Amino acid sequence: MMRAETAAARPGAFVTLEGVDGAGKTTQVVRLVERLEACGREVVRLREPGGTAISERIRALLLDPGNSEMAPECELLLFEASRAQLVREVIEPALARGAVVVCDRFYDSTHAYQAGGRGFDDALVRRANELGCCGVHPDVTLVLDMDPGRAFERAGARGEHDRMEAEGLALQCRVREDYRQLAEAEPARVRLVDADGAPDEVYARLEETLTAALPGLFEGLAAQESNHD
Ligand code: T5A
Repeated sequence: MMRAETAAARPGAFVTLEGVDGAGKTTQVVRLVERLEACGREVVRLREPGGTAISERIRALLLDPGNSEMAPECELLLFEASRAQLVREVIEPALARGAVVVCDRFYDSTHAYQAGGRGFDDALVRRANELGCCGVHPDVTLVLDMDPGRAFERAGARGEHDRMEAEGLALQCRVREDYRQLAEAEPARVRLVDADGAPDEVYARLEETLTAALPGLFEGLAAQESNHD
Protein backbone atom coordinates (compact mmCIF):
# COMPACT_ATOMS: atom_id res chain seq x y z
CA MET A 1 0.00 0.00 0.00
CA MET A 2 1.32 3.38 0.93
CA ARG A 3 4.82 4.04 2.10
CA ALA A 4 5.64 7.10 4.18
CA GLU A 5 8.51 9.13 2.69
CA THR A 6 10.84 10.79 5.13
CA ALA A 7 13.21 13.67 4.45
CA ALA A 8 16.20 11.46 5.32
CA ALA A 9 15.14 8.80 2.82
CA ARG A 10 15.03 11.02 -0.26
CA PRO A 11 17.62 13.06 -2.08
CA GLY A 12 15.41 16.07 -2.91
CA ALA A 13 13.76 18.67 -0.69
CA PHE A 14 10.08 19.51 -0.42
CA VAL A 15 9.14 23.08 0.54
CA THR A 16 5.57 24.36 0.72
CA LEU A 17 4.24 27.91 1.06
CA GLU A 18 0.98 28.64 2.81
CA GLY A 19 -1.15 31.55 3.94
CA VAL A 20 -4.53 33.23 3.62
CA ASP A 21 -5.71 34.32 0.18
CA GLY A 22 -3.60 37.21 -1.14
CA ALA A 23 -0.80 36.85 1.45
CA GLY A 24 1.77 36.91 -1.37
CA LYS A 25 2.64 33.23 -1.80
CA THR A 26 2.88 33.32 -5.58
CA THR A 27 5.03 36.46 -5.46
CA GLN A 28 7.43 34.79 -3.01
CA VAL A 29 7.49 31.44 -4.83
CA VAL A 30 8.81 33.19 -7.94
CA ARG A 31 11.67 34.75 -5.95
CA LEU A 32 12.48 31.53 -4.14
CA VAL A 33 12.59 29.48 -7.33
CA GLU A 34 14.87 32.02 -9.05
CA ARG A 35 17.24 32.00 -6.09
CA LEU A 36 17.40 28.20 -5.86
CA GLU A 37 18.01 27.90 -9.61
CA ALA A 38 20.81 30.45 -9.33
CA CYS A 39 22.37 28.08 -6.75
CA GLY A 40 22.36 25.34 -9.38
CA ARG A 41 19.42 23.35 -7.99
CA GLU A 42 16.84 21.67 -10.17
CA VAL A 43 13.57 23.21 -8.98
CA VAL A 44 10.06 22.01 -9.68
CA ARG A 45 7.54 24.79 -9.11
CA LEU A 46 3.97 23.70 -8.44
CA ARG A 47 0.67 25.03 -7.16
CA GLU A 48 -2.28 23.43 -5.47
CA PRO A 49 -4.85 22.62 -6.55
CA GLY A 50 -3.27 21.98 -9.95
CA GLY A 51 0.05 20.97 -11.46
CA THR A 52 -1.05 18.06 -13.67
CA ALA A 53 -3.62 17.91 -16.47
CA ILE A 54 -6.09 16.09 -14.20
CA SER A 55 -5.39 18.33 -11.20
CA GLU A 56 -5.86 21.51 -13.27
CA ARG A 57 -9.28 20.24 -14.35
CA ILE A 58 -10.15 19.64 -10.71
CA ARG A 59 -8.87 23.15 -9.89
CA ALA A 60 -11.24 24.67 -12.44
CA LEU A 61 -14.16 22.87 -10.78
CA LEU A 62 -13.09 23.92 -7.29
CA LEU A 63 -12.56 27.61 -7.99
CA ASP A 64 -15.43 28.24 -10.41
CA PRO A 65 -17.68 30.83 -8.66
CA GLY A 66 -20.57 29.24 -10.58
CA ASN A 67 -20.23 26.05 -8.48
CA SER A 68 -21.74 27.65 -5.39
CA GLU A 69 -23.82 24.52 -4.70
CA MET A 70 -20.69 22.37 -4.13
CA ALA A 71 -21.09 20.29 -0.96
CA PRO A 72 -18.25 20.69 1.58
CA GLU A 73 -17.57 16.94 1.44
CA CYS A 74 -17.22 17.14 -2.34
CA GLU A 75 -14.86 20.09 -1.96
CA LEU A 76 -12.65 18.29 0.56
CA LEU A 77 -12.40 15.16 -1.56
CA LEU A 78 -11.65 17.12 -4.74
CA PHE A 79 -8.72 18.88 -3.06
CA GLU A 80 -7.38 15.48 -1.97
CA ALA A 81 -7.95 13.95 -5.41
CA SER A 82 -6.04 16.78 -7.08
CA ARG A 83 -3.22 16.34 -4.54
CA ALA A 84 -2.89 12.57 -4.92
CA GLN A 85 -2.50 12.92 -8.68
CA LEU A 86 0.12 15.65 -8.26
CA VAL A 87 2.13 13.61 -5.74
CA ARG A 88 2.14 10.42 -7.79
CA GLU A 89 2.71 12.05 -11.17
CA VAL A 90 5.14 14.87 -10.31
CA ILE A 91 6.29 15.25 -6.69
CA GLU A 92 7.46 11.71 -5.95
CA PRO A 93 9.56 11.39 -9.13
CA ALA A 94 11.02 14.89 -8.66
CA LEU A 95 12.10 14.22 -5.07
CA ALA A 96 13.54 10.83 -6.06
CA ARG A 97 15.84 12.44 -8.63
CA GLY A 98 17.02 15.09 -6.15
CA ALA A 99 15.00 18.13 -7.22
CA VAL A 100 13.77 20.80 -4.86
CA VAL A 101 9.98 20.86 -5.06
CA VAL A 102 8.42 24.24 -4.21
CA CYS A 103 4.67 24.03 -3.92
CA ASP A 104 2.27 26.97 -3.54
CA ARG A 105 -0.09 25.35 -0.97
CA PHE A 106 -0.27 21.67 0.08
CA TYR A 107 -2.13 19.72 2.74
CA ASP A 108 -1.90 22.42 5.41
CA SER A 109 -4.27 24.43 3.21
CA THR A 110 -6.81 21.64 3.57
CA HIS A 111 -6.41 21.73 7.33
CA ALA A 112 -6.60 25.53 7.48
CA TYR A 113 -9.55 25.94 5.08
CA GLN A 114 -11.59 22.75 5.44
CA ALA A 115 -10.99 22.09 9.18
CA GLY A 116 -10.25 25.63 10.43
CA GLY A 117 -12.40 27.48 7.90
CA ARG A 118 -15.29 25.09 7.27
CA GLY A 119 -15.30 23.28 10.60
CA PHE A 120 -14.59 19.73 9.47
CA ASP A 121 -13.34 17.47 12.24
CA ASP A 122 -9.57 17.70 12.77
CA ALA A 123 -8.98 13.93 12.79
CA LEU A 124 -11.07 13.41 9.67
CA VAL A 125 -9.14 16.06 7.72
CA ARG A 126 -5.83 14.60 8.87
CA ARG A 127 -6.90 11.15 7.60
CA ALA A 128 -8.03 12.64 4.31
CA ASN A 129 -4.71 14.49 4.02
CA GLU A 130 -2.80 11.28 4.66
CA LEU A 131 -4.56 9.66 1.73
CA GLY A 132 -4.20 12.71 -0.53
CA CYS A 133 -0.47 13.16 0.10
CA CYS A 134 0.24 9.45 -0.52
CA GLY A 135 2.57 9.49 2.49
CA VAL A 136 4.76 12.30 1.08
CA HIS A 137 5.22 15.14 3.59
CA PRO A 138 6.87 18.56 3.21
CA ASP A 139 10.26 19.06 4.84
CA VAL A 140 9.46 22.70 5.58
CA THR A 141 6.25 24.70 5.38
CA LEU A 142 6.47 28.50 5.36
CA VAL A 143 3.27 30.24 6.38
CA LEU A 144 3.07 33.84 5.14
CA ASP A 145 1.32 35.38 8.10
CA MET A 146 -0.55 38.68 7.88
CA ASP A 147 -3.81 40.38 8.66
CA PRO A 148 -6.43 38.62 6.48
CA GLY A 149 -8.23 41.90 5.77
CA ARG A 150 -5.21 43.45 4.11
CA ALA A 151 -4.31 40.22 2.30
CA PHE A 152 -7.88 39.97 1.08
CA GLU A 153 -7.66 43.51 -0.31
CA ARG A 154 -4.48 42.54 -2.18
CA ALA A 155 -6.23 39.52 -3.72
CA GLY A 156 -9.38 41.54 -4.46
CA ALA A 157 -7.46 44.34 -6.18
CA ARG A 158 -7.04 41.99 -9.14
CA GLY A 159 -10.80 42.04 -9.80
CA GLU A 160 -13.11 39.05 -9.40
CA HIS A 161 -12.95 36.74 -6.38
CA ASP A 162 -12.82 32.96 -6.98
CA ARG A 163 -15.28 30.61 -5.24
CA MET A 164 -13.21 30.33 -2.03
CA GLU A 165 -12.45 34.06 -1.81
CA ALA A 166 -16.14 34.79 -2.35
CA GLU A 167 -16.77 33.14 1.06
CA GLY A 168 -15.55 36.38 2.63
CA LEU A 169 -13.27 37.63 5.36
CA ALA A 170 -14.64 35.64 8.32
CA LEU A 171 -13.44 32.40 6.71
CA GLN A 172 -9.98 33.91 6.09
CA CYS A 173 -9.72 34.90 9.77
CA ARG A 174 -10.42 31.31 10.86
CA VAL A 175 -7.90 30.10 8.30
CA ARG A 176 -5.18 32.36 9.69
CA GLU A 177 -5.86 31.16 13.21
CA ASP A 178 -5.64 27.53 12.10
CA TYR A 179 -2.26 28.13 10.42
CA ARG A 180 -0.98 29.68 13.64
CA GLN A 181 -2.10 26.63 15.60
CA LEU A 182 -0.41 24.32 13.09
CA ALA A 183 2.83 26.27 13.52
CA GLU A 184 2.57 25.96 17.28
CA ALA A 185 1.88 22.24 17.12
CA GLU A 186 4.65 21.40 14.63
CA PRO A 187 7.32 24.10 15.04
CA ALA A 188 10.15 22.20 13.33
CA ARG A 189 8.25 21.93 10.04
CA VAL A 190 5.70 24.75 10.04
CA ARG A 191 7.26 28.20 10.37
CA LEU A 192 5.54 31.57 10.33
CA VAL A 193 7.00 34.34 8.18
CA ASP A 194 5.77 37.91 8.69
CA ALA A 195 4.24 38.79 5.29
CA ASP A 196 3.88 42.52 5.91
CA GLY A 197 6.11 44.88 3.97
CA ALA A 198 7.54 45.11 0.48
CA PRO A 199 8.06 41.86 -1.47
CA ASP A 200 11.85 42.01 -1.10
CA GLU A 201 11.64 42.49 2.67
CA VAL A 202 9.29 39.53 2.97
CA TYR A 203 11.58 37.43 0.79
CA ALA A 204 14.59 38.21 3.00
CA ARG A 205 12.67 36.91 6.03
CA LEU A 206 11.50 33.87 4.13
CA GLU A 207 15.00 32.90 3.01
CA GLU A 208 16.38 33.37 6.51
CA THR A 209 13.66 31.13 7.94
CA LEU A 210 14.18 28.50 5.26
CA THR A 211 17.95 28.48 5.72
CA ALA A 212 17.51 27.92 9.45
CA ALA A 213 15.14 25.03 8.75
CA LEU A 214 17.09 23.42 5.91
CA PRO A 215 20.77 24.36 6.24
CA GLY A 216 22.62 23.84 2.97
CA LEU A 217 19.62 24.35 0.72
CA PHE A 218 21.12 27.46 -0.87
CA GLU A 219 24.69 26.23 -0.92
CA GLY A 220 24.32 24.85 -4.42
CA LEU A 221 25.23 21.60 -6.05
CA ALA A 222 28.95 22.24 -6.33
CA ALA A 223 29.24 22.66 -2.57
CA GLN A 224 27.11 19.59 -1.96
CA GLU A 225 29.14 17.44 -4.32
CA SER A 226 32.45 18.48 -2.76
CA ASN A 227 31.02 17.54 0.66
CA HIS A 228 30.47 14.00 -0.63
CA ASP A 229 34.08 13.60 -1.92
N1 T5A B 1 -7.78 25.80 -0.89
C1 T5A B 1 -6.64 25.30 -1.46
C2 T5A B 1 -8.54 25.06 0.03
O1 T5A B 1 -9.59 25.52 0.49
N2 T5A B 1 -8.08 23.82 0.39
C3 T5A B 1 -6.95 23.26 -0.15
O2 T5A B 1 -6.60 22.12 0.20
C4 T5A B 1 -6.20 24.03 -1.11
C5 T5A B 1 -4.95 23.46 -1.72
C6 T5A B 1 -6.82 28.42 -4.11
C7 T5A B 1 -7.98 28.50 -3.16
O3 T5A B 1 -8.31 27.20 -2.72
C8 T5A B 1 -8.25 27.14 -1.31
C9 T5A B 1 -7.37 28.27 -0.90
C10 T5A B 1 -7.64 29.32 -1.94
O4 T5A B 1 -8.77 30.06 -1.52
P1 T5A B 1 -5.58 30.28 -5.43
O5 T5A B 1 -5.96 31.12 -6.58
O6 T5A B 1 -4.45 29.33 -5.60
O7 T5A B 1 -6.85 29.51 -4.94
O8 T5A B 1 -5.47 31.24 -4.18
P2 T5A B 1 -4.27 31.83 -3.45
O9 T5A B 1 -3.25 30.80 -3.17
O10 T5A B 1 -4.79 32.54 -2.29
O11 T5A B 1 -3.67 32.82 -4.52
P3 T5A B 1 -3.66 34.35 -4.54
O12 T5A B 1 -3.01 34.67 -5.84
O13 T5A B 1 -4.99 34.92 -4.23
O14 T5A B 1 -2.73 34.78 -3.34
P4 T5A B 1 -1.19 34.71 -3.13
O15 T5A B 1 -0.53 33.77 -4.07
O16 T5A B 1 -0.96 34.48 -1.69
O17 T5A B 1 -0.73 36.20 -3.44
P5 T5A B 1 0.00 36.84 -4.71
O18 T5A B 1 1.43 36.65 -4.62
O19 T5A B 1 -0.71 36.43 -5.95
O20 T5A B 1 -0.30 38.36 -4.38
C11 T5A B 1 -1.60 38.90 -4.38
C12 T5A B 1 -1.54 40.37 -4.84
O21 T5A B 1 -0.79 41.10 -3.89
C13 T5A B 1 0.37 41.67 -4.46
C14 T5A B 1 0.61 40.92 -5.76
O22 T5A B 1 1.26 41.70 -6.71
C15 T5A B 1 -0.81 40.56 -6.18
O23 T5A B 1 -1.41 41.61 -6.86
N3 T5A B 1 1.46 41.48 -3.49
C16 T5A B 1 1.92 42.45 -2.69
N4 T5A B 1 1.57 43.75 -2.56
C17 T5A B 1 2.23 44.45 -1.63
N5 T5A B 1 3.20 43.95 -0.83
C18 T5A B 1 3.60 42.66 -0.93
N6 T5A B 1 4.56 42.17 -0.13
C19 T5A B 1 2.92 41.86 -1.89
N7 T5A B 1 3.04 40.56 -2.25
C20 T5A B 1 2.14 40.35 -3.22
